[in-house]
Amino acid sequence: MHPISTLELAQWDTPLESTPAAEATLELERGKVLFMPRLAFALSQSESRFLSPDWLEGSAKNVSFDPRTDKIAHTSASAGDRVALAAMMSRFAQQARRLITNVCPHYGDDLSPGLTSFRPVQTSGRMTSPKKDDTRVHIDAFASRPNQGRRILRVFSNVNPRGEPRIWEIGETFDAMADRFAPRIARQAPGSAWLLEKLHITKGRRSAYDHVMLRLHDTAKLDVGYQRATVKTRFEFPAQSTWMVFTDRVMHAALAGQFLLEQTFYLPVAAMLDERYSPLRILEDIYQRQLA
Ligand SMILES: O=C(O)CCC(=O)C(=O)O
Ligand SMILES: [Fe+2]
Repeated sequence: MHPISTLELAQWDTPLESTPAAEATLELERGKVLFMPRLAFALSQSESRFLSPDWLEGSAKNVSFDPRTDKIAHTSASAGDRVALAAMMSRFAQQARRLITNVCPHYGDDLSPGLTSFRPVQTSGRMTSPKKDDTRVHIDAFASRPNQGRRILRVFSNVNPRGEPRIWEIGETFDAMADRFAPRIARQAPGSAWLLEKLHITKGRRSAYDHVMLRLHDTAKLDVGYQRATVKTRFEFPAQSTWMVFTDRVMHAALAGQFLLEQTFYLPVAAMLDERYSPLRILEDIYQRQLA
């Protein structure tokens, strides 16, 4: 099965008919990347000044924006620039929301927005720790934001002004990856979730599910032999294209590319068309116990 499914959508605002919408939603849930080659996020003439790593603060790799509070962070921009950059990211957050509402109408209000991110640095050749190295295939799991089984659905737009693609690799299926690594994962130490929350290392309680997902993320990234040998499909997302994917299920790596906007959404497992495809239910099947 090829991991990419193409949707010929050219507008952020056009609802799909109910049958193609349900089909697209199921493809996403089953682990495909939904690629919209004709859907571009347009920057205004004056916004194109933001296409530079200079707007990052310190060693941050992305500017972040919270659509619930309109707060922008990790940027060197001040005064009017800061307001304009926040407005651009806010518009992306809103369009991403409309896109999901149109492609996955079934999710409705169960979908809640997470952070918006703007990534103006070149992905290849960045020095990071192995665990933070997104050029290694992985599923997403957030160390400081436990999600207790909720799905992570993300919308990405390549806004590169020089026509450069964002190059990804898609790895093996979640089921295969989990069968391989889950048996090696030690149980969460008793009291550790309580302590992490108490020390404000996590925002909320790290569930058994979060523990396993983090360990799967780390174990896959740190296994050099696995990274070398695992079957990957390389895909280039062209400039001015958009894609969406459940990144907690699809093994992915970002090899190269510069200038990306990304919006994260969270979805309760119960809101899915078929929750058997959730990492939560797949892992509960493997471990034969409740994880969240
Ligand atoms: O920056 C990208 O293209 C994707 C990086 C990644 O792995 C992620 O955002 O989860
Ligand atoms: Fe990722």
